[in-house]
Amino acid sequence: MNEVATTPAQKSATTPAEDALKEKTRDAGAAIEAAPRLQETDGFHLVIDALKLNGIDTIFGLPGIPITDFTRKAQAAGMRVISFRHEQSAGYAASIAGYMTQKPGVCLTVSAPGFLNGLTALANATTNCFPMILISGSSEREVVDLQQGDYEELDQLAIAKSLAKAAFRVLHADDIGVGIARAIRAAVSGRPGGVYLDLPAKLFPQTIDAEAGKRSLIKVVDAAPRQIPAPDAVQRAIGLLKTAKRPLIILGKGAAYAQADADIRALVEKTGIPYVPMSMAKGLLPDTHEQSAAAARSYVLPAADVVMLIGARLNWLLSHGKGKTWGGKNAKDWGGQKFIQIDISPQEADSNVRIDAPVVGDIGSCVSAVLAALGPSWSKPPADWLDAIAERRNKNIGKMAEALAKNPTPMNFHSALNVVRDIVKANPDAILVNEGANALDFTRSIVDMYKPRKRLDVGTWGVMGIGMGFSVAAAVVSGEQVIAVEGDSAFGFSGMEVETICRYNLPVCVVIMNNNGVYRGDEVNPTGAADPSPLVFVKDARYEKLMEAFGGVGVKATTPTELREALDEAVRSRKPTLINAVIDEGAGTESGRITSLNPTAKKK
Ligand code: OXT
Ligand code: ADP
Ligand code: MG
Repeated sequence: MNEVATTPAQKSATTPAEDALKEKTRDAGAAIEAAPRLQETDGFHLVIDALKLNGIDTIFGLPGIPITDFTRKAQAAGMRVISFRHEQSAGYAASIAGYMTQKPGVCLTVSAPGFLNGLTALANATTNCFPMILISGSSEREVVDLQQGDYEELDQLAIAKSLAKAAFRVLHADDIGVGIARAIRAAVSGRPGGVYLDLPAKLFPQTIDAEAGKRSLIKVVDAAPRQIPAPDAVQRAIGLLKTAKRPLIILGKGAAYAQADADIRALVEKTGIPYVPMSMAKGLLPDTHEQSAAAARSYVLPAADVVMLIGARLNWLLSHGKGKTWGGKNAKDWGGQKFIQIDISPQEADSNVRIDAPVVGDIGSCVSAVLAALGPSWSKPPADWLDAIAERRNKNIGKMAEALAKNPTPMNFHSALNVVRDIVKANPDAILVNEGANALDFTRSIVDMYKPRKRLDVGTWGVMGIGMGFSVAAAVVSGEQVIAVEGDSAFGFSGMEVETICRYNLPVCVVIMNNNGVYRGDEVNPTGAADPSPLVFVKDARYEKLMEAFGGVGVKATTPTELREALDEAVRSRKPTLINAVIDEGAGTESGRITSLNPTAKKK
């Protein structure tokens, strides 16, 4: 299309208001590109307006071409823009913000490498059912599609499709409202997950009429509609539960996500059924609850006859519902349990073993329907089942108490985590972030949680690297104190984000369980050559100095007393703190509690 020629007179034909604005901008010496004319808006502003219209007020990201100006403009428009040192941390932050708030967490990256750095977090969000939107700038479509070698060229949409719950691209400014609305709905409706939104560089400065732009935005109505379970499915589940002699409830992170805390507690207490919380469901009911069978896990799974899963999948973390964990003779053998599964995904049932009573719907609606259908005179489970569990549980708790009471030199996981256990008990609103192998597994069983959604960890993938991203988001979203218990290897994946923690002055205390390596620090190179074993790190590493380098507090703790003092002070002061807790380098085991999953070569 031919451009309409303009005469010099036409060029200067501006309104007095526009002239005044231009003058003001010049006066301020602003070196930014001319603002869109008063009656126009552009892609930058439409994306920001669309997010804000939908209650999204925080962006986790990392600036660069083509989204640098977007981050400035978002901040200028009153959004919280948390800028990270690596996109993967920004992505993990967005995903856990989504889990904590039920609103999609937004991660913003540059094209190709930035996008790929964020993609791991997006895939992890989808795997864990966390609602998240990864927004990445992308390069010239026509150049990318012809593979002509553009700056940061990559067909991002095609790559994201296989790892995201949904993936969209917006090419025109007047489609931004629809693009954001679709991304929000896809992230939070049904089973939540990660959504990719591709925004090419050319979209951001595209201008359209401001009124038309405003009209094109969509405020999403009922983004995650309730899904009411079918009454006959509820009756089937109740019927099965009534036949149980040894019933068990398993609470998963879907139950924690659903924020149906009061009804879930009422269901557990009204039925009197013992329950086991999956890792991130710890605290949904206080871990000290008398019906918790967590400390008798290896007894209750094989012994139960009817198991009600609430927001937990029968994946590897539950040994696929079969095999020795469930009383089967071998890995493929079913233990004979009957399962009720409450889940929003109709496809989840029968994924590993037969589900006798699937109840499909959102957990809030399902749990309240089951509660209502229990009737007024529900009998508690048989006493012999409850007594047997209590016996196992008390025995394990007794053994744990003995281990916690010891004070070896150097510290071991028990003596160090005993301190964390006390501090979390005294500060139940604090959020515990946790990653590592032994550092993860010991923390899970030693540190009791008292409130829902306070424990954030490696989740379904057992992924290392979530630590600092989760910590930043948890502090930003909740304002609460965060305590991050980190294996020394785990910390290394996102350690540079301590600068982010200091920059935003967040109440995060990182506690590194420093045993000099992956699983333990005492391995040697069998050849006797100078290279160290692949599993060990520099000995006596001073991780606390990393925090000091950015103005935070760093402490090296070699005894439980030193650790307690430092952790107490961190919680009191809310200053960014890193405690380097020096642990016996021989204290851990290979892969922590999942040694059996680790193939090893047969010894000759
Ligand atoms: O019933 P029994 O007798 O069996 O006892 C159980 C409970 O009843 C009891 N218990 C209690 N007793 C008393 N009181 C209380 N309150 C109580 N509560 C429980 O305790 C036991 C254990 O209970 P639990 O935990 O409930 O039961 P169990 O059988 O363990 O449960 C099974 C599982 C599978 C549900 C559970 O084990 C679990 O959730 N596991 C998660 C494991 C996981 O995800 N691990 C992380 C991955 S490991 C590995 O992959 C690592 N890598 C590789 C890597 C990864 N992951 N990612 C990336 C991006 N790259 C590479 C690496 C590099 S870990 C790792 C770093 C490791 O080094 P670090 O330095 O970071 O860490 P350290 O090991 O510390 O050195
Ligand atoms: P865990 O690792 O704690 O066992 P999983 O991640 O395996 O938990 O399972 C979570 C389950 O919860 C998923 O199957 C998911 O579909 C389901 N879920 C997530 N949110 C909801 C919800 N609001 N209502 C019902 N089910 C949900
Ligand atoms: Mg370690």
